[in-house]
Amino acid sequence: MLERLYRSLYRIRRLEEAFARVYPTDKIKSPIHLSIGQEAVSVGVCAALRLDDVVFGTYRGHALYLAKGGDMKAMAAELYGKATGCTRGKGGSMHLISTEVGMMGASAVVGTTIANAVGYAYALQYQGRDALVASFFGDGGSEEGVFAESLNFAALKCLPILFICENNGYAIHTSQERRQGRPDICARARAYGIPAERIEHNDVLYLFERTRTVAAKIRAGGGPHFFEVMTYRWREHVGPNNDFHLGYRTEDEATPWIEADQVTRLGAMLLPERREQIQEEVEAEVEAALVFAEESPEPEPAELYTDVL
Ligand SMILES: Cc1ncc(C[n+]2csc(CCOP(=O)(O)OP(=O)(O)O)c2C)c(N)n1
Ligand SMILES: [Mg+2]
Repeated sequence: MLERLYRSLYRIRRLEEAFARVYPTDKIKSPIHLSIGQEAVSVGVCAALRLDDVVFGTYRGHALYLAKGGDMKAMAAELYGKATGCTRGKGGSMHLISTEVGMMGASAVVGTTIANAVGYAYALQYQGRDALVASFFGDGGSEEGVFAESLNFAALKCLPILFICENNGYAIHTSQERRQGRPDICARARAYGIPAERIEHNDVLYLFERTRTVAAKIRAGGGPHFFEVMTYRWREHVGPNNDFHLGYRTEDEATPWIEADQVTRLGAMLLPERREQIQEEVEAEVEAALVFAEESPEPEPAELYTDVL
């Protein structure tokens, strides 16, 4: 399991670092919201899910798509706007999807997929299946009205859903303290009768273990559960760069998160030769994904009129 978690973390980190390098060339045709620093949330949770469990995410969805098993080449091609992309080049980085592996979609509109996830959980319950839904959203997403409506309905119907609030402390450049009268997201989940817990330091091993336990309860009909996972976005809100010069946050604030980096932590737990082998394999995979994206054809002009609502 350690190797599996490390590979998953390292793939996301290295692919996003590669995107950050390529971005200034304008080959990537969509805005990118990097998850660098936050990978462990998706990796820890998804490692404890089954293939037939499904996830819904946000525009900051690279980590979730890969952690749930989405194809790296189709993802890279999607960012390049190519016909071989996972939405045939129409969705870009913010709308990754791979229904075959249960990555049911993401949206640029904050909060929207929380309701989609609850609807899917309702369908699972109606069909009597024992799969579950994991709904990922940000601390800002918890301020949307749809968050309240969705949690209420999930609690009322005792739906098989795990809510995961990735609390990175900011919505764009505004800190949680400057946005919320009572900055306690778990308290709001509990108000609907949903058991909620705050998980500090996006510890990937803890997240994996905890999700395993909670998923078993949800499958047994225990109803919804809520994680608020404390995490930190290392790069700017959107784009490949750092943004400490903007002044809304400090490098000192980031330092403990960078020192507790889960990619480095998990890597240090492996034998050096195994770590290096995984790293080599991932570097080759990332390189191949970028070549695939680059060499893939553009969509045909007629595609402008298909699958567009
Ligand atoms: C409904 C809606 N309102 C506002 C925006 C503009 N917007 C884009 S990202 C974002 C911040 C969301 O923060 P959070 O949910 O914490 O996610 P993070 O970017 O930190 O991962 C906002 C306000 C939007 N896309 N959709
Ligand atoms: Mg946030």
